[in-house]
Amino acid sequence: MISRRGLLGSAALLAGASAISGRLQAAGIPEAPTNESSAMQPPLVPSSGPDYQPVATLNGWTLPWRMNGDWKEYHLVAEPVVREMAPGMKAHLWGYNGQSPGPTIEAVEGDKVRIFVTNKLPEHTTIHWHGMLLPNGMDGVGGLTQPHIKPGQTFAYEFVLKKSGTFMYHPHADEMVQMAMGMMGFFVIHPRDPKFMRVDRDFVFLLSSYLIEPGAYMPKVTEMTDFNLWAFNTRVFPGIDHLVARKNDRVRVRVGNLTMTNHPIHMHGYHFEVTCTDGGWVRPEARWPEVTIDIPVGAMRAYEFDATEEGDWALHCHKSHHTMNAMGHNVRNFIGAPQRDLTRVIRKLEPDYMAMGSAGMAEMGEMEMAMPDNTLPMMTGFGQYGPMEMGGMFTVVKVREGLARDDYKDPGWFRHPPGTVAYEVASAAGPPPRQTGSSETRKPQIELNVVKPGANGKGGHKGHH
Ligand SMILES: [Cu+2]
Repeated sequence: MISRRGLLGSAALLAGASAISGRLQAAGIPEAPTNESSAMQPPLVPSSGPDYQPVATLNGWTLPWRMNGDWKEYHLVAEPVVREMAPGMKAHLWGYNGQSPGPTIEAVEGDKVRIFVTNKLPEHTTIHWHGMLLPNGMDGVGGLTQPHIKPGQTFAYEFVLKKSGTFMYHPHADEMVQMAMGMMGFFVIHPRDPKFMRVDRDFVFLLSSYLIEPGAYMPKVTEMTDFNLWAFNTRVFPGIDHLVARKNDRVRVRVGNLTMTNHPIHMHGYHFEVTCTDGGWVRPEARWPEVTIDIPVGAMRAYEFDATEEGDWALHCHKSHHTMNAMGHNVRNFIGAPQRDLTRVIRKLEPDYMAMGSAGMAEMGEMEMAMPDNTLPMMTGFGQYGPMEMGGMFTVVKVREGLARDDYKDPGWFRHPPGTVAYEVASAAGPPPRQTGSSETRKPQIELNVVKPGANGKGGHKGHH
């Protein structure tokens, strides 16, 4: 899937190129590898230079490079891409080298990097290297620090990686459109000292959000707040890779936020500490324990823990709307209201009408609903005990004993030791469920809300009758 043609064998031709002060000479442009699969590619172990533990990009990959003298050369291509956000739903986006987000770039502190950027979009672009310390003219702000890269043009960015840490890349040209279309990627700089901040597993993913109307394929780029797909690496549950770790591994998770709101990322089962921000590593004496870390807009947080506890531990955004897929936001709360007659009446007007359940919405996790093509259920995914009723920014950290080092294969659901799962207590005279609300509020409502994906673009509309 990943093309490596043109990436090998070039260094020998260019012996002596290290004397070049920066301007590109006669090297030619390396071929741009491309990868359209949404399956996580194995971490790219360095074959030369300092040793490091390569990162695992959820549902993604690391961009191969070539050496040209002592320059590491990469080639990014900005282009339209098709991204499967979860099985059953594809988004037509813009990205890099076949995917959104673009491939992760990995390098080592002190490296000299040359990054070619070819523009195959219908409009101009640039790349800003978010958080990176570099010469001003390499900062990638169109109009301010460089001319825009016009369609068909290729530009080269050259800089020395001064500090290790976690950075991002994204356009600084028609940003509102280009980031809403999915243009972003991770840039990880490993420490030159292989022992510094070493971990056994190192996961990376970017937070992104889209408004793609049910049945549609392209995001609405002018939306500011009311997105309906909240994604890790442009994937939504149940399409997001699980984070597989071997028991007792030291695990790092790096999360970057290029959406327009904050995301409190919560992980079950562990207390962890933030060890890195976009500004660099956090000193041990400055860290504190957490179970949820807020990832501000335009920021990255990396946290670490020792994977001592086996299990299937949920990892998700704690804004509960962000663990849902496309849904209507105008749904009235009908909990406690008998609806059988109401539904029959409304279905004469709206054959696809689906009421919010009178006991809540959980039944939607199991229901087969009529939906437009290319639309995901709002609450979905099954675990070993039933429907999970999730979507969006939700995945699972799977910690298992006895995995091989660097084995990221899905080990299946956790086999709980006997006697360690919550269980039903036999009770002959259990209390009946309590009804919410008074009889007053349980009268049939006059104003009805029809939950019909695609009816007006936000998945619902009001009907009065
Ligand atoms: Cu969120």
